[in-house]
Amino acid sequence: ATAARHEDTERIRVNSDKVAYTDDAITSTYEYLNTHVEKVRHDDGTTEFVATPISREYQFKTERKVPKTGLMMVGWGGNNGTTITATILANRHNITWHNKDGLQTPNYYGSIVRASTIRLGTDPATGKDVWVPFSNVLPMVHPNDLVVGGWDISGMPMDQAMARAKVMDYDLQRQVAPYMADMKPLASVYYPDFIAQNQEERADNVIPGTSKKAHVEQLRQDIREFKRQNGLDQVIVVWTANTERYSEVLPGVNDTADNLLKAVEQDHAEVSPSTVFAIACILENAPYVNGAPQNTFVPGCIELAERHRAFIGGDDLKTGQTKVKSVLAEFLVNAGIKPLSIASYNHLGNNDGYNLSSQRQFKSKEISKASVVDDCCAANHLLYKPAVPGKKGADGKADKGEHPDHCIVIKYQPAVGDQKVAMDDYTSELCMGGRNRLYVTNLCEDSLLASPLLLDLTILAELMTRITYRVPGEAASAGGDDAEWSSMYSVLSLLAYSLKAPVVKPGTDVVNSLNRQRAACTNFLRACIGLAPESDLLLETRIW
Ligand code: NAI
Ligand code: DG6
Repeated sequence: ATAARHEDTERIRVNSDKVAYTDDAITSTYEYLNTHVEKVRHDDGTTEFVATPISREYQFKTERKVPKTGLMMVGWGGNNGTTITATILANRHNITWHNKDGLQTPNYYGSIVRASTIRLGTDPATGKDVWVPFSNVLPMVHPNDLVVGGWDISGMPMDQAMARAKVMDYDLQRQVAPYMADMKPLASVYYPDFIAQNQEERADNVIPGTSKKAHVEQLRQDIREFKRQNGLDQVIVVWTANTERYSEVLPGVNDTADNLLKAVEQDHAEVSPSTVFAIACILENAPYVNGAPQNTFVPGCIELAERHRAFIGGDDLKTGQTKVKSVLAEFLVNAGIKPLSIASYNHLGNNDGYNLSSQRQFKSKEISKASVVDDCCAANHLLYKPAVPGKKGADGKADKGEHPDHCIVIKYQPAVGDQKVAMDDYTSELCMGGRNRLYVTNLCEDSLLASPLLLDLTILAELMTRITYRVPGEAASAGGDDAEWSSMYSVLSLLAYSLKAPVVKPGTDVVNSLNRQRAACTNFLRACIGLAPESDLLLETRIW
């Protein structure tokens, strides 16, 4: 028998008239407070920021029944896919193993959902903070209960693919292998132009034919069949396959939903495998998350998701170097210290590194890794000159404003395998022309950092399908009182904590700051149980 889960032993109940619990749902009433700012320029050359507090009431409803959920991975046979599968099996069957440090027990370290806590409030008797597991705030799928499957252009059975990945300790591999021997990835969509040529020898498990429409149909059928065979209520699909080159965004091809569907019918060369998967998932209403950096979500794909009210999220798992960078750069900039140069070097020897040794695929990764400090620098016009509207930079593109020099280098070194090495040099300007140098080195099994993120993305994406909202007091036509509850917006920007280059609602700003991303997510969970956002004001501790 396995030990009781903390979901059962540490339940949360909110004692408030803002929350109603029924057997089916938790419904909360939430006052959303924000500040609208108007910039007024006066004749004397000064600017006045006029800040107006605003408040709007929302209701959120969370279905309590956690559905039987499947996780289908594209690239299942790769390092991440095999590592997640072995991790779930080891946890589910409570498999322990030995390595040179002694007996190891399975866990989900690295998952914010399964291994982190949030501050619920204060115990009035002691004045102490009370922390609860993240996963207990609302009903969430437990990763042990996920039914795992997926596609790979390599047909190697999962036990052998796990050995090929060289991530897990041998004693663990030995014990989970029997569970994985019968798992075989489904055939997948392979358009050689999108991934490195060096991947060709893996591609022995490919859906036949060249019709992109037939490929979409096959993937839709695969999802339906996986659901049927396993008696699932919900399937989440995650792209953890090779990084693709960028697709060109072309008017008439992938700029609108209709054009994208037409481009599929016409087998247009710029429709990538990852977009074919996205289209299939949108049409099947299966949430789809892109764990790699390519621009899967071309404008037409986002419009298609909106049209079907389907959920999508991306791009690119944010594991080590980029997470640290978002924290460190924000610390420097918020401390009034000016990063001038960030030089980031990586070398790794796994198949991801092999694929990224090809220039066009590296370019996709370079773009997603490079964007992470943009918003924190743009937020401080005292340190960085803002972009001048209408002005063009030396490259002929729109002026982006002043920002640190930022370079990304990735080299393939086969001998280091999955033990990625990331090294960063931060050079910043201090008071009175001083210089500050920070060096960060990170050495880790890349896939053991990435796999828990994929689980978080799956669990949160599933949760978002069970949360609806409405605005009380508004006319029914505007989504108000008598109206149907509405699903959240299609692009799941609340997943941003785990993603390097978050895709957001078109026209809205990207938030890269890790702390802001986490707070957005935990405060949203709090809103769904009628609690105010965490402000860390702790007024009781600051007044008499
Ligand atoms: P991997 O190279 O070990 O696995 C990728 C798998 O995808 C391979 O088994 C390959 O055969 C398969 N594949 C390629 N094209 C496919 C297609 N069209 N359909 C189905 N399968 C296909 O790579 P790994 O390490 O598992 O990483 C996966 C992705 O996640 C990469 O794009 C990587 O850049 C990204 N990523 C990985 C991180 C990590 O720390 N491991 C962190 C951030 C992102
Ligand atoms: C080399 O950097 C390989 C990449 O796939 C990374 O391992 C991955 O994108 C993780 O990057 P980061 O910056 O989140 O550690």
